[in-house]
Amino acid sequence: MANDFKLVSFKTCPWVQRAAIALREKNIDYDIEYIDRNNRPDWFLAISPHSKVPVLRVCGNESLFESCAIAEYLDEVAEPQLHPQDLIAKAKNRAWTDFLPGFANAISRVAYSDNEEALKENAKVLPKGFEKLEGALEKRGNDGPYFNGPDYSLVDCGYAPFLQRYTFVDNLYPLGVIEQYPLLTKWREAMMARESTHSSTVANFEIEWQQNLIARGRWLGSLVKNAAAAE
Ligand SMILES: N[C@@H](CCC(=O)N[C@@H](CS)C(=O)NCC(=O)O)C(=O)O
Repeated sequence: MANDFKLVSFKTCPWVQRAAIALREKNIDYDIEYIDRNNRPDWFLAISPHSKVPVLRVCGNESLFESCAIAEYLDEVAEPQLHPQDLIAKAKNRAWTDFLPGFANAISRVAYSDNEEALKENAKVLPKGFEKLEGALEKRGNDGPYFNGPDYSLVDCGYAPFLQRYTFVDNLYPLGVIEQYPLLTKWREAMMARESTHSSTVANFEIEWQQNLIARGRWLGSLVKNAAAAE
């Protein structure tokens, strides 16, 4: 029998992964359908106002879009609640969630650089966002390991896919940037250790992500071992 929830996705989309992490954290069974980014089917274009993934199909007849709205919706319909109870803390969490697209963009630009020089140039932007997050983690006033402390939250759901991709970039081309931010480094480690970060993607995800770089002709892809054989 089909599940009540179905995600429509591309194989390596971090925004879909955010929604999938929220589903995993809430132990909700869901189906996932992968569509071709370069050949999006008409039924998908009819339910996705911006032609983007994720779309979450709910009970077969509703379609939700935008990963943040999907995560918020899931937090309202299913336990455990991932937003903090305290309303001030919740507003601050939402504010740091609003910071995510800029942070994500900085990491994606590094990953998708056309050559080494461009990568080094793009990496110069990273400290700006990292410093701000380090400051937020400092203000938290506890040892973590998650954004708010011991309790995993929707902020973690949002940042996990990008801290994971930063790690994948670092594995191919050590940037030496995040190490300058000890709390952010610890947060990244906690995200990489969390089961939902990994169960929310296809298996062997790092390899899938690398293949995507190669398929898109990005310079980092040329550093993948046996990249030539994979092309
Ligand atoms: N703000 C959106 C971003 C979603 C997004 O950019 N998805 C990408 C795939 S990772 C996409 O569908 N891109 C297709 C396009 O831009 O045409 C969200 O959070 O859901």
